Amino acid sequence: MELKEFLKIAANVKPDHTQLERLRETPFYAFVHFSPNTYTNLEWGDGTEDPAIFNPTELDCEQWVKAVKSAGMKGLILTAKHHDGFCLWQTKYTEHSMKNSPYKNGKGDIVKECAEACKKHGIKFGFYLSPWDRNSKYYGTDEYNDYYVNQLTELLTNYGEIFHVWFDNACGEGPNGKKQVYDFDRYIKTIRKYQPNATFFNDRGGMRWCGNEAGATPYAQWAVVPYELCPIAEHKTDVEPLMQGDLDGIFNWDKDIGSISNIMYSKALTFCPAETDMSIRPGWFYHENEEPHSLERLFETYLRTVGGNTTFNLNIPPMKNGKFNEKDVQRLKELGDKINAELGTNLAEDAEITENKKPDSYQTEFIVKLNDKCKVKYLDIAEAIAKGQKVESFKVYAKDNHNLWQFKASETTIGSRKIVVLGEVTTNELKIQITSARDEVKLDWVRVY
Ligand code: FUL
Repeated sequence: MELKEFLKIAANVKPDHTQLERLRETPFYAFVHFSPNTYTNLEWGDGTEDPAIFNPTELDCEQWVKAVKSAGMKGLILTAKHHDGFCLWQTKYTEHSMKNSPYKNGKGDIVKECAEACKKHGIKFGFYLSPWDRNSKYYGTDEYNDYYVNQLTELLTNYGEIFHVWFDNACGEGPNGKKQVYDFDRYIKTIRKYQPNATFFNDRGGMRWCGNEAGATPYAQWAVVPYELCPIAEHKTDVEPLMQGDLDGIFNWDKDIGSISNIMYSKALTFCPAETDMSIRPGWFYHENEEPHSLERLFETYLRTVGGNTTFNLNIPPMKNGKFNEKDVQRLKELGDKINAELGTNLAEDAEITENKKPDSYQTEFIVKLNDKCKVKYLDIAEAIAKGQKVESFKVYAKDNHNLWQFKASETTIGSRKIVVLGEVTTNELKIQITSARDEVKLDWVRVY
């Protein structure tokens, strides 16, 4: 296959409607890690914890949801079950659950309370259901997949609309010393059956892992990646590999996974955007001795993730009493205020945008004429991602007082959204020069703040 033909196919691998919705409508959402670990001060429980220790005497899911909303997040994912196997809802399938917690005398259902609070305040609800279960007696046998699907079905059918299901790929030993072979195919079919609009996260598919748990992002964030490395993704586009070789030693979280040098060995490509996750504090669960990260770090992560063709899943851990710590509540509010202050006013609202295409090439440039001379800090551009990801690289220039173009930034791909930090530039005209693309470039928006 010729390079040109190969790249054109890659450029036209498209998101499905769930991925498109996630990237465009709900790219910023919250994780809430809550389990017996909150009471044992651990990050991983071993499944032997007594359910009686789980007692959030002042549980306030509305407080969580209001705090999450104040940061500008649009969804919330609760750990319905973490690796310790303890279930935060009234499941029929195990006693290791709220049934044996003193909370509401064993009648409590935190999934329900949380889903209702989300609904009340217009936040989408999702859940984490750990496939690794260190408590279940079925774990490590075929019956476990039935157990897991039964629990998944309860969560997908009893709590209203679900926007995102988080499958951890962690696969350690269960109580009988065995590891489980997860039937992801069946899990995903179950999601599709009951919640066809939900996305799912797994290391290797749906929304894929970004490779770290600290909010780091690679310099080129491609959503079109080798299917071989993301086999949990549902759709693939077959290609004839450009080069002989294999993908050994190449991982789906590599910093340039979608670049030509990686995808050229692939026999099939898939659309599989990364989700970037991190916790507001060092741990996923609440630990008294930890403090929330700085506003600067969170805002900078927001710019690189939501503004870098990934989603941003930010965890906030409730305390033993079932509330978020006030310091976290405050930090979330500061983050929302900062996002609004920095990115809230589009100076290019009525700008005139013209395109100068190079003949016989996908290279092109967009000239953005602002109404007035302004102090510009950020450029926000979006490819028409519903039709695929095309831009390989681009440069940004601003006109100075002498009417000369001054170079401001050199970037790689764009994808669903790219926020370029320009520093402080006083100008009335910007140029976005697409220096390399895989197919004809179409932008959904150009915004300037
Ligand atoms: C990991 C888990 O092992 C951690 O405990 C946490 O839930 C994180 C989000 O995913 O794989």
